[in-house]
Amino acid sequence: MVQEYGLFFNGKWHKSEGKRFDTRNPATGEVLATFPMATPAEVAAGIKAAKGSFEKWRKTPAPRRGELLLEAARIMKQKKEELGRVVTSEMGKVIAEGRGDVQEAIDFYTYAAGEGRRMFGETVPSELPNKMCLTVRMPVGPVGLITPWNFPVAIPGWKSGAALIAGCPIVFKPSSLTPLCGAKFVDCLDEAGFPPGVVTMLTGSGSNVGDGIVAHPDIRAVSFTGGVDTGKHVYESAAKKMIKVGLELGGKNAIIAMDDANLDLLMDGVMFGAFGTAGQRCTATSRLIVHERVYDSVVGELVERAAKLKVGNPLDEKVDMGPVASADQEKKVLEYIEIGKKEGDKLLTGGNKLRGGVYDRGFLIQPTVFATDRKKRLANEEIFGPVLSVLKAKDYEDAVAIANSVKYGLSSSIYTNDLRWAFRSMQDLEAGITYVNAPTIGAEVQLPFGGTKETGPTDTREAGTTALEEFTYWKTIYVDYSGRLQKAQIDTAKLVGG
Ligand code: UN1
Repeated sequence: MVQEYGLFFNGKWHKSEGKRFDTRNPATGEVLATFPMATPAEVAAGIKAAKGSFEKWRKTPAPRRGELLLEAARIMKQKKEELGRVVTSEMGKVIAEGRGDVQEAIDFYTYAAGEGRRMFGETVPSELPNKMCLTVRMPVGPVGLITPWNFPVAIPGWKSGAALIAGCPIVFKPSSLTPLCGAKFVDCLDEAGFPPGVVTMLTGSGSNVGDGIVAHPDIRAVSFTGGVDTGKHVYESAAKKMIKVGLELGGKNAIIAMDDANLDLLMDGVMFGAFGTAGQRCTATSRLIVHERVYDSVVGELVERAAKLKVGNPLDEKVDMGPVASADQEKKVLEYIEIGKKEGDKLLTGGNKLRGGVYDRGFLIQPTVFATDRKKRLANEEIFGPVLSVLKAKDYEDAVAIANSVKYGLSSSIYTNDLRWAFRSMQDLEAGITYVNAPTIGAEVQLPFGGTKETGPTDTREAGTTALEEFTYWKTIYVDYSGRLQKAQIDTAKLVGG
């Protein structure tokens, strides 16, 4: 029996009037569950419940809110294996990464819970006597969280952890490819005991439910992770209401391999960075920029290693790479492979959909490597799949110029043992994240996460202490306990000598 889910608001699951859609396993085609496309009235009901809970939630002391987050983390930890399997079954990343996805949410909830006992503001000296000035963080109100399918528990975890600890009720719309992960995550929050209304989950299309959430007058901030075009649309719509918006969009992340790099270490990093999650991370290594002096040996080794990766059912612990997440993803990746061939890029390995037997039911594509140059589409456009583009560079300056030549700026990396290149690259690479001697993926939750250029506006960062910025505004408070009217900027002369 395939389970039929409803919509979660006001502390329980509700039946929906909306049409239904299936969520499927991308490795086998099996239907896992069905979900509703929330109707406009249901979107409104969910947001109303969120709004109704705001006063009580914002007045709940932040350390108490933190206790609920910690309880949710404990529940997720207890269910880690089950949740990890749901991630892998619904989205297709290998099971070790499925567990990692859940761990990232556990980690962030644990981290954010502690923020409930910090959430520091400032005390600032006043220019007048017997007067005190301070700043406190204020939650903006109910917030919309629109999340992608590639980290179907981790990213809802980042966004909701920050919003909830800040005192904002959440209206969460998971990707239509991974609503089951969303529902399992929400079940953990429900079990932890968040008050009714504080957690809402609505499913459906971006153009109806997503847009409906962003445009609703009671939604006071939006956090979106996904494609650049949708991100721009969300930004515009949010601007009309003057609300805060956090956007984490595309990437075309490069590893630079200098001629002194440890090649074994480099190869391990490239395999994980390019083919982990079948290349479907915003932070995936999609370009490898190699110093010309080591180019031939790097390419030789790369082709050998990529061809050896075992592609198959991601629940099998021995499999290195699972399917891409959907038929649309598969189509897009195969189209890019054709584009590469048409533009004259050299296909070094892979390039095909896997067929025959069990492969026929899943969206499985070979790990693919192309040799290309900076003018080509494969060197510039985000593919979001297991396709790595290799480029040759003359020296450090050339490598950085290639790395910076794309419109995105999320993650970056350099492999070198030379301090000059390592330290210069930290300043020179146009990206929100730079790794030295590690691949472009693998961000940790206690540090800021985000990019520059078309990856998204630089004024917000997810994770780290910066996570609160997305969901709070600063209130400045002046307390005058002099017992008389004191005028800033005007009474200054009188102050001399007291
Ligand atoms: C993403 O790809 O959208 O850096 C998020 C990483 C992860 C998060 C990636 N921890 O690989």
